[in-house]
This record gives sequence, C-alpha cells and structure tokens, in this order.
Amino acid sequence: MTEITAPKSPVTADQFADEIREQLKYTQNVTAEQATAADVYVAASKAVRNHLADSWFKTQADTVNGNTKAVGYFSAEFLMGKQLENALLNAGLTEQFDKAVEALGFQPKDIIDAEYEPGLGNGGLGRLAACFIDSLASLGVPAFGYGIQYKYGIFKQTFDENGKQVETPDYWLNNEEPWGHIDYNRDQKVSFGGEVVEENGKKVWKPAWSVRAVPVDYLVPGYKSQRVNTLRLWTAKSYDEFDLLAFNRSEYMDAVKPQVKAENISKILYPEDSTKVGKELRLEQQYFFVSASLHDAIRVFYPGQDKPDLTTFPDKITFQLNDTHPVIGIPELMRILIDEYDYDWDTAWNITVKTFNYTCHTLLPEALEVWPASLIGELLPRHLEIIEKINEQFEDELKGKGIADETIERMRIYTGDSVRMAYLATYGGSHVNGVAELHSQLLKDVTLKDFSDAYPTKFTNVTNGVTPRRFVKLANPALSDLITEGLGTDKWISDLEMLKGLAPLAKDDEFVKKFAAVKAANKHAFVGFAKDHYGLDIDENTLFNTMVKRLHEYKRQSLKILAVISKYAAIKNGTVSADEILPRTVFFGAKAAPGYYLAKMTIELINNVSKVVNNDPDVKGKLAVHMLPNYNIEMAQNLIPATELDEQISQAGKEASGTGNMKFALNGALTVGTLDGANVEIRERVGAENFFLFGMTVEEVDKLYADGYDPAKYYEADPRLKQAIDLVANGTFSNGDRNAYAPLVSDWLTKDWFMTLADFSAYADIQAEIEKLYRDPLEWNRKALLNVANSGYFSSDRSIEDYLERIWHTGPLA
Ligand code: GL4
Repeated sequence: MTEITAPKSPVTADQFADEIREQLKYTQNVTAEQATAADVYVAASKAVRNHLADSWFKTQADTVNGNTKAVGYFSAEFLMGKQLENALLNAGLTEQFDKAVEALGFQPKDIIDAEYEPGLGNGGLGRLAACFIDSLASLGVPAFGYGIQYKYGIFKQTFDENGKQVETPDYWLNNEEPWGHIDYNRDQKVSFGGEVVEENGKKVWKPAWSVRAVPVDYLVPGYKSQRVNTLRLWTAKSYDEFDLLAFNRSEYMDAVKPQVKAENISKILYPEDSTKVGKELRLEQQYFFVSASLHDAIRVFYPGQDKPDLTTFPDKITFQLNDTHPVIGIPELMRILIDEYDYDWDTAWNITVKTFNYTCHTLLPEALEVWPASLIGELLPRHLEIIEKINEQFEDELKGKGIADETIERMRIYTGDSVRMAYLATYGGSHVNGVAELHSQLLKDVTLKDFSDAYPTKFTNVTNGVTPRRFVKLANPALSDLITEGLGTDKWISDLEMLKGLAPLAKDDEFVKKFAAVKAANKHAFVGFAKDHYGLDIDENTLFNTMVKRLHEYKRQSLKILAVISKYAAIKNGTVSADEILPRTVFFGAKAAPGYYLAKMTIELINNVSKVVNNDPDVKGKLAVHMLPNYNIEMAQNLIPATELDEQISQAGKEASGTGNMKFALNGALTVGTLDGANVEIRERVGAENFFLFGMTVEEVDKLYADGYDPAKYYEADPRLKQAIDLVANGTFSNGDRNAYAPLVSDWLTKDWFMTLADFSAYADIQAEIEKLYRDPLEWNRKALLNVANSGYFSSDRSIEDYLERIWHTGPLA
C-alpha cells in the first residue's frame, strides 16, 4: 500500500477550539458556557466535517473525471458505529480536538461518548460493509457505499426480570445527527406496482405509485490518504405528503396515509441475521435503494447527459452486491438500459453482467433469499418479465453447454413460482465470492455446486477483514502504543502485515510482560465500563472469557452455557477442589431476532444461569457469568481489548467467516474454536500451538448427519453433559419450574441440528488445556502476542486489495 502522509496539522488546537465555539454559536445557538457535552459533540462533529469537505470535493471530482473505475458497494446494512472519534483519527485532528475540548472545559472522552451509536446493521455483514468503506477510502480507491438510512436501527435490547429479551425501537434520529447531509436536490423517483403495456412494439411499465428517494450523504474519510469517499444512504419521502381534500373532510388520519406508506419504506431495519424474511416491505426496501443508486450512479458519471453512452458504464463503476439483498439491481439495470435508454437486450445484458459482482455471506440454505414470483409480479411487474427472460436465456445457455435437464431444472432462476436471488446474482454478474477459504470452497462444492460446475471461472474467494483503525488503534490505544514501540513506527495502522515484526519480541520476556500489563489495564478499564453501564461488580483477577455475536443455534451459545453449567456443578459437587479451580468470568453478548423462539429462550437461560451462579456463595470468586445487554459496536470496542479467551465455536461448515474472531486475535485474545469459517485461516497463521482447536470437522459433521445423528446418545455417554442438561431440565435455573426450558431441552435431546451435544465432550476436555496454560501467564501472553503478530492478514485493507485484484480490476486514484 502506498502511503500518502497526512497533511501537516491543518489547524492548531486553539483554532479548532474557535471552530467549535463558532459552531456552538451559529448552528447550535448556545454559548460556550451553556454548552453540554452533547452540544460540543455536535459542534465538534460539524467542525470536523468542514475539514473534510475539500478532500471530499476533490475525491468526487477525481472520481468522475479520472480514469479509475470506482466501486459501488450495495448493502442493505452499514453498521458504522460512532463516527466522531474515527473521523478525528482519519482526518489527523485527534490531538487538536483533545486540547480544544479541554480548553472548553470538557473531557474528550465525554464528548466522544455523547454520540449516539447508529445501528444500521444487524451484525457481521453490516459491520463488514463499514470496514470495507473505511479501507476503500484509506487505500484511496474511489468508492460509494449505497444503502438505506433507516429511521429505526437495530432494536435496543434489555432483559426483563425473568431474563427474557425485550426489544425497544432504536429511534437514533431523535438526537441531532451531524454526519449525514440530506440532499433534496439529488433525489430520485422510485416506482412500484401497476402494469406493463405495449406501446409501439415496446414494453412500457405504468407504475401505480412512486416514492421520492432522497440521499443522505455521509463522508467516509480515509486514514492518512487525503481521500474522502461517500456513503449515500437513501431515505424515503412521499410526493404527496398530505391529502388536503381528505384533511378538509376532517379525515385527519387518511390525510397522512400517502406519507406514511412512502416513508414506511425506509423506516426500519429488519432485525434478521443469517435468515431470510420474505416480506413485501423488505422487497420494497431492496428495490428502493438499488433503483435510486443505479440512477444516481448514472447521474454522477454522465452529468447533464440525456443520451449517455452507457456501454462505458462498466468502465466507470463496478457494483458489489453485498449478499442477495440488492440483487434486484440486476433486472433493474436491465430495465433502465432497455426501457429508459433504448438499448437492445444483448447490449444491456453485456453491460449488466460486466457491472455486477456478488458476495455470498452464508452457507445456510435457508438464508438464501427466494421471492415469490407473485410478489415480484405485483410490486415490480416489468422486472418479473425481465427475470423470466433472463431465465430463458440462462436455460438456453446451459443447454448449449450440454448440461443435463435435471441439473438445469435444479438451477432455474425463475421456477414459475419463485425467484432465487442467489442464482440470479451468480448468473447476472461477473464474479461470485465467498468470505473465507473454507466458505468459498463449500460454495463451490455444495451450495452453488451446479453453478460452479457450469461457470468455474466466476468463483473466487476473498477472506473477510476488519479495519485496524477502529478495532485496534481506537479500541485499544494501549496496545497500539506498545505495537508502535515494538515496531518503532506506527505505519502498521495502514499496513497491518507489519505486525509480523512483533513475532521476535515474543521471545523477549520483558516485552511479553509489557503486553500482559496492557491486557491487565484493559481488563481494569472494562471493569469500570461494566460498573458504569451495567452496575456490575467484576473481579478483574479472573480469566475474561467472551462470546459475543448474534444469537443463533448454529453459533452454539448453547454449547458454551452447557459447559458453564457443567463447571458450576463440578464446583458445587466438589468434583474439583478449590485450588484446582481457575477463576473465570464469562461474558455473553447477543441479540436474537425477535421472532426466533429458541434463540430467545437461550438468552433467557443464560440470564438465569447468570443469576443462580453469581448469587451462589459456593462459587464466589471462582465463576461468574454475565449476559451483557445490547451488544453493539461500542461494547465491542470496550470488551474485545479486555478479553483473554474468545469463543468461536460454531458447528463446522456453518459460519461463513466470522469477523469477531479476527478482532479478538488482533487484540491479543486466544481463541477456542472449531475448524469453521475464517477460524481455519486464523489458526493457520497464528500457529496451531497458539489456538485451542476442538470439535468435528465439516467431513465428520457430514458423515454424522449421513449416519443418522442421535443426540441422546451423547447425553447418556458424558456424565458432565448429562448433569448440565438435567440441571436445566429440573428447574435449577427456573425456580424449580421444570417446563421453563422444555422446548430447548427437547430440542437438544431429540434434534440438535447443529450437534452441540456431539461436540460437548471435546469442548469440555479442552478447558483443562486452556486453564493449564492460563496458570502460566508468561506463556499465555507469549501466545497471545503471537496471535497479534500473525493476524495482520485480517485487515480489511488486505480484503479490499484482494477484491481489487480478483474482482474489481481497479485501484487507487492517481
Ligand atoms: C454473515 C456471516 O454469518 C458471517 O460469518 C460473516 O463473517 C459475515 C460477513 O461476511 O456475514 N452473513 C450474514 S447473513 N450475517 C453475517 O454476519
């Protein structure tokens, strides 16, 4: 990566303080004396945004006028996290900010904390999109993120007195939001419904209703690159806000109906992760943002042209489809080219295929979106016709390749009843990638096997990555300083493979001790954070063991909680002696999709295990369990640097990649994990001796399914497991109520689709190894340091470089 050094500090701290005062006075309309931390946060954010403006204009001009193809990242989710601190870092203004707010009488941290975290994503997929746009800007690649500015982000999670998850709406825009600029003058019209008629031999779509898509622009500053890209999130507005006739008839509710219908489109982020929801509103959302974005890209690259030469479109921009959510963009671009710009089918197809690429983020067949044809026909009748024709052409092509009829039957994009979005994306784009080596291999071998056989060259892999700016530099300043000390430079922040230079220091006991001291300090800091935020008293002299991610059966939070229960029982029964017990604090963080019954029940169980264990004097100081509410980016930034042991224990072959695993390794946690997703590559890089591997492989899982899996057998075979499940079943964690967890227990014993029980013994056994190593702090920390040193590969900068080389075939602006 070529580094462009940051410009000399564009302002002094005094000047920056003046800029904040000016914002306070003229935009916030409060005096510096009246200002609260929230006011200063808004003012400082606006001041930073102003500093980015010139680079933003220049980047846009270079993007449009230069010859470097841009990237359009289409994603229904961008889980950005708090913006101010990151913008300061990337703009090179951190020091000025710190001094300026101190001069104004505030603590920098209070100002940073005053920001309300935007939660426009569910989990890994949305956070990946945010890491990628940071890396694109940092590498100087011209790029647009395109998505939706949901009015309500991912729900806020609390727990009721019974430990059940309670969801409350996240109305993040109730607070002043200084980052997004709504640009009413760059709006787009997006239409729905109606019918297709023939006029002069041409198909003409006569939609029934339209909404106004208005862009809200977020600046995406690169780290030291002097480039600022754009994240353009669309919000839906009504063309006819208010029905005056209805109002005058005193039908007040009816008067705002059109507005409500239109604005509903961008109202809420669907809280499903790794599952599909087939809801009309969701399809409306998908079409809404891709249609607006495609028209926007044409507007940007062919300014003022009525009849642009769109055969050059694929040279201007390449669109990455982040999972199947934006795949309706393929027929939409076809429609735009044919209906709006009069291209013939073949030319339009050529342009379309060249323009799109698709990333698949799952292996669960139930997570691949399939839309009922009737729904598409109702909402987007012209698109359904186009999809049918794409499917015809596709089937002909397959026949031409000599592919058997029954294979073609399996591969159909349009079945007559439904449309398979993953298949449409695979056929309608140039490349398909999975998100870790194993995942990409399984896509080729299983999920999309027929497609990979027919179009082998389309398939490739790009292993995920995470941005070192947010997840090391900002989240872990103490470790960052130590890395910089060890390497003698801070260049690693934009060239993370440089962390390799730390490997020799793992032999230096003094350096390892410093590394251990950083971890201890981070643990101490987290204890304070947990006290402030959750009122918890945490013993920092325990092993900090964390499992944070969405709650899903395949991720197997059940495995972890059963192991915790088993440990609890062992202490209670005296099966382990007091000095044999390694004191541990287990942290969980997980949101469950509101309609996901077993996932919600698992949360309830964890909360109630936590209550019993934490209030039991017999285990005090030995074992504690906390289910932290509302896991989000802020919590990740605080908890990951404090964690010593990270759990990545999904059933092999189910987690496409995982990105938390990368964040933990980079922050010096050791991983206990299965051979799944990117765990495989992490283990390869950090060394098998520095990773706690357990559990079945993909092949073993497949074989066990094939042989007939009987979970009850495992229950009978391992007394530790039997005891743990019995304690759940006999009401120990439900005040004696034996029915409380009956559905969960019954699922474990009779179905257990993700083989939690089959992997339990291996998981329980490896705990001894973990605890043995932890008792030798120097060795533990040596291994943890080697995890840091060898995880540089998992920078999202590297992922983006792989996309550039393997898929996008473009690069930084000159
Ligand atoms: C996910 C995968 O489940 C996760 O393994 C992966 O790391 C992430 C980003 O590629 O995408 N797919 C969906 S859906 N949600 C995810 O987090």
